[in-house]
Amino acid sequence: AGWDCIITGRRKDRLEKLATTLQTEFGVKILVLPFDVQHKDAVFSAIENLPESWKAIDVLLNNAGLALGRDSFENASLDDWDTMIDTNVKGLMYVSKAVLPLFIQRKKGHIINIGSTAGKEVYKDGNGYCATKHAVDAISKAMRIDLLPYQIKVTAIHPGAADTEFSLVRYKGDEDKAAKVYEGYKALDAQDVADIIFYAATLPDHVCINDLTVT
Ligand code: 8X3
Repeated sequence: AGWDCIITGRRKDRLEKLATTLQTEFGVKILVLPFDVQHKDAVFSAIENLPESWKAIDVLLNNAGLALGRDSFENASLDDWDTMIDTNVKGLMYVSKAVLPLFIQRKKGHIINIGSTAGKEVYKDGNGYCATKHAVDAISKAMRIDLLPYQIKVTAIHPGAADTEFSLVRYKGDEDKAAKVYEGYKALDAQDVADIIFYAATLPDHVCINDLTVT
């Protein structure tokens, strides 16, 4: 659609590859900003030091997030909980807070948070992950109320099972366990969710999809 994009993530090599593809295939401008959303200082320094020509951001997509482990509460790893909370909850809040002054200045902006069906219901052995996604649900509602005076739209999109690296990460590289998650039915794929995000992102200013659960 011709949008220039700031692409962020931890893995600089992947971002640079993607930047080259987007630039050559679509002729758009791409700014690569590698950082881990868990690191508060890195987040704020990346956004605060944006080149002037990149400051008019239209849409912030908060997509970084992960599940780690699928264990009963008494067995779950504290480190897994920490990483999920730091990424899915605190990371999303840091990035949003860092970008907000740019939106507020322009009295315009759209935050799209990727939640999960795990933010709507809790499932067995999903304790920590479900808690973080319930937090994303709550934060999205809170943002929508608090940011309305600035005409900033807030959309939360909650996908169910999507066949991505998600389960391989959750099961820490165990390919058999990961494959079983998607056995016997057709799961969502990344493109399905991307199409929905794009639809939500391209509606007129006065139209906001607040909350969407997708399976
Ligand atoms: C992805 C959906 O069911 O794997 O967030 O938690 S689920």
